[in-house]
Amino acid sequence: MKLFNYIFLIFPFLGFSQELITNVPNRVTTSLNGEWNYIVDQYETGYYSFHRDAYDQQKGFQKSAFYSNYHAQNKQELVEYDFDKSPTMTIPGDWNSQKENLFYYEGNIWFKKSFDYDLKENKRLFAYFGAINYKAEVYLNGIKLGIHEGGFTPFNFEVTSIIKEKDNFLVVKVDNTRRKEAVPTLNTDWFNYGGITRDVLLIEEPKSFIQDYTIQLKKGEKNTISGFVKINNFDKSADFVTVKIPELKINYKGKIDADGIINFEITNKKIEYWSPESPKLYDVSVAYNNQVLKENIGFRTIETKNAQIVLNGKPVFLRGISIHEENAKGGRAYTEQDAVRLLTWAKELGCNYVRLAHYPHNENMVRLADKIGLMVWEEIPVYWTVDFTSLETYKNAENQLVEMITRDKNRCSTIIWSMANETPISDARNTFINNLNAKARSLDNTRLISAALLTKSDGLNSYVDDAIAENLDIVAFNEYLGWYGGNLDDAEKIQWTSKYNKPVVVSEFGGGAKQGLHGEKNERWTEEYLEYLYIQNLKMIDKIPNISGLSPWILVDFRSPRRLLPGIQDGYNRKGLISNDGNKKKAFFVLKEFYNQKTKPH
Ligand code: GCB
Repeated sequence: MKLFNYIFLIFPFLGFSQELITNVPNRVTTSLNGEWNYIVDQYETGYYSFHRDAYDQQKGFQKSAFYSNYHAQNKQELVEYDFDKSPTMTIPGDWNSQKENLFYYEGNIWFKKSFDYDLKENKRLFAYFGAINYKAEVYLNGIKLGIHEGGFTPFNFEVTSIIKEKDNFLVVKVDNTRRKEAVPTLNTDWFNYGGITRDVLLIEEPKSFIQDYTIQLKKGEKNTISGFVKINNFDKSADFVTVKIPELKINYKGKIDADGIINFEITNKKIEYWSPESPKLYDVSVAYNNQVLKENIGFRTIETKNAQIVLNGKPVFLRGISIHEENAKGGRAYTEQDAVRLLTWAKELGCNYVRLAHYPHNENMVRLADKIGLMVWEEIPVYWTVDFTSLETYKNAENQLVEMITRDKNRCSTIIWSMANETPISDARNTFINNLNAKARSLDNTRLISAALLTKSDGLNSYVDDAIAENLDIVAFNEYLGWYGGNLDDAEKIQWTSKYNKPVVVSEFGGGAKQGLHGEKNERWTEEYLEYLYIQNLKMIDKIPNISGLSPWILVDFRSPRRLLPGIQDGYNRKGLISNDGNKKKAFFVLKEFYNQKTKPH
């Protein structure tokens, strides 16, 4: 079939965008993963006419004079394009690591998948995308479902009225062009992997169904589970929801409000709390009408008290590591095995906590953290210099925040939502982040809010002085003593002070070393340099007032176009404790030993 046929069938944008369906791994789904045809479209020829009019954005498109005249006068069918004769690539998967000739490609690629689907009369169907980097425009059978912006969060569109029994064609235009106003912006220190990078699924649901719910311990309570259940297309003839946790003998039944939502509280004194040492999860089921949705959920409290982080009533020290979502071959990670590979290393290091930087990772990661016992910091890509003055940028960042929280709010492992990383202080930036902070709290008052801040130094005195810290629960900062300045031999002389009576977390420190390169401890890029850098930084960090945890930078070397040094970096940021091919550097064992000793909080 020709690209022409796909795009000229398109109606004007119909506003199909839907609220997010959650707990997708436990729903009735059909996978559209596998081989998809693709067309690299550098000039967006399938999207714009020769005078750069977008084909699918004409008002009243089908009837417009422009549309009919266009054919009559121009006869510009895109005869050069043919999806079915185009090459294929595996979805999910970024294009850069799959196709050698697309390694550096940033731009537009069209993807197409054909499939049959037998949808029964009383059912509804949704097309679900785990993540597409960066901007996705989605069409089914020539009808535009909608647009999604943001490369790391899920979205879905209803397709009930469009789906056919045979020969459906799902077409997605993916654009990973970096833009100043985007989130993230033009400049980052990670690779801009483009493509359909997470699962594509069809979710089948009854006419009226459970769309979303929260089931977590109520803020400040250890014996009360609270939350809501939200019904999509609420059917008043069946107005009860049940929440069951058999092991706790919980069998709650409640009446749904007229708007399709029920808020509930369930008291139970026998709850065994989730913790990294004992990652207890309960079988939970939520039922409505004839639908039963199951999930494993853990319960724990998380709060701050006297400048400490307190888990289940006890102070806890976050023995962490930062992680980028990259796989063994140098591509965007997405499988369960990828998650196992990364989090097993974190466990081996003695971690009870991971910082999933700098964007929401695959849902597998957080579900696995629940299961094996790792506390998690989740983050949105409000990184460095996003355009803090732009309302469009703010709305985009907020949308990504909402999608992250909506997806992961039942994961007990997630204890921190982070709003930003190393953002330069200004009034516009302060307002931007304070607004994100307020939004996060309005959606979830149970977790802690933080952001990775920058530090200031005055001789050997170091400190954070940042207005947004007043509104954060944890003052987190990145420091690079011995790499981006400072003398490692001064480590123990440096005095950290804090004007905030809050827990402090060092969200990053580190340096580069090429695994296998040996030398003296003062020789940059050697394993010995990094080893010494860790020894000295850990001595310093241990003495920071209110220090409550750390997540050094970073578990594994990762690709970054900013890292250009031949023979050493070769396109990789070398601050990993482990090389990209899986070999541990000496510094890994320094941190492991530190964590071994660090069984108690300060
Ligand atoms: C940072 C950034 C991180 C970079 C790192 C580095 O402060 O937060 O994204 O990769 O430094 O290696 O410079």
